[in-house]
Amino acid sequence: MHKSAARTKEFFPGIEKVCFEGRDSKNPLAYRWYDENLTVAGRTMKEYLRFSIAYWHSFCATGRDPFGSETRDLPWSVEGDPVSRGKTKMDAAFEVITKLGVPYYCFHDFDLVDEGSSIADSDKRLQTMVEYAREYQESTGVRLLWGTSNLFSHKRYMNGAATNPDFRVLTHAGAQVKRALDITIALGGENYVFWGGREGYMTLLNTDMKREKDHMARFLSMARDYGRQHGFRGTFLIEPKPMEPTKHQYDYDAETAIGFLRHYGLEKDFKLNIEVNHATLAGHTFQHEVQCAVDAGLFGSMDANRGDYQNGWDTDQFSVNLFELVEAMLVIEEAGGFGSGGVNFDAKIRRNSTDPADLFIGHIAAIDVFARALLTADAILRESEYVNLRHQRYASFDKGDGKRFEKGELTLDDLRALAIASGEPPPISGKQEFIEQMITMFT
Ligand code: XLS
Ligand code: NI
Ligand code: NI
Repeated sequence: MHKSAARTKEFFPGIEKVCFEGRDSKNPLAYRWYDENLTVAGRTMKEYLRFSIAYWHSFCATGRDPFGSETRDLPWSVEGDPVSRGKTKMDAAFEVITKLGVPYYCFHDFDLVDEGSSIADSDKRLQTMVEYAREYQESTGVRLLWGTSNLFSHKRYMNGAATNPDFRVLTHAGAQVKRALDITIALGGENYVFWGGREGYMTLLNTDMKREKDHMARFLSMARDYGRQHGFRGTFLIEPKPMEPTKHQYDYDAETAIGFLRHYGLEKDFKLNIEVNHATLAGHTFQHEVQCAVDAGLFGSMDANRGDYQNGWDTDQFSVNLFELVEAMLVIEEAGGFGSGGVNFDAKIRRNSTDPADLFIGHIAAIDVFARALLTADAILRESEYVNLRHQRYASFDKGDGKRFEKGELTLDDLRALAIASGEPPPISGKQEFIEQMITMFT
């Protein structure tokens, strides 16, 4: 139990620590696939998947939407001054995180406590919350996967933060990131995320896009320099998203963010945090986005959720799509895992999910699907022809003229001569159905 501020109230009294009961269990409050001590691909599942709970969706969201007010009655949302409310919320957060047995959490600065009336006031509030969080981390062993700052909710950021056309707003964003980096360092955060929610435009008619992107790069470089000078050795992460709340966001998708990072020389310190629903909003599969990041050597971490495939916004539902996750885990396992990143549940229960257990079941179901996806991907990689089939498709480049082409030893004239010499090539099957069948066979 927590040292200086023993939790006085249990917020989920009927719910015990969630345990692994095996795949025959029908208990919705138990793990059926996630056996944290089981070794897969050289690590325990716990070490491999590095699950994390998102503070904002789980402990701050009230069910409000543009059409209606709160539906969720948050028992930790009590009367009182902001700091004591923040502490009560953190009591609830650590109850949930430890009952789920998840090793990490993530937050935005002002998820922990409401923003103050001045920078100094916010500094003070957050300072107290950081001390409180540090004690919880020490007593529970839960760690901070990443820190971040909310540069999108306050009205001053309506035209952007680092890309705001008003320099005064940019200075406030700077103050906030400096403080959020200090907090991340103080709590041993392993990564620091930039999701550029309002770093984009609503209309190009009033926007100097080139200048805004230059500003964003300058701002990120300053954050990198500050972090490195103050002992942050973790990874900075860009979280691509194509739109929402802006019409167009500059970190549109993985390839765009990779190009941006390389153009501005930031690729040594920054990697990508890929979110499932952001991938689908960009018109890509999640697997595609992960593969792009892996190929660039810039896969950093994952925000786990899913979209509604019939509409066009970030619904942040809990992941239950096994096929989609097996496709992604194949890429991630081949790439060697998550490194300093992890699987952060950037997901929320539905507005009409109002039972206390719903929050637990959302996480448990998603954790199990990830565990199952990891086991499936691992079996496919170890026991099937999957990797070999892909290598074989390119076998003609492994020797002879194909190899010379790859080395840059051929000209366009050479290609013409070789085409004439080899004649019309016979068709070679891509075997898509066979490979898709493999996924269903191994799950
Ligand atoms: C919103 C983003 C956000 C980031 C953190 O769409 O996913 O939740 O992960 O700022
Ligand atoms: Ni996210
Ligand atoms: Ni999102």
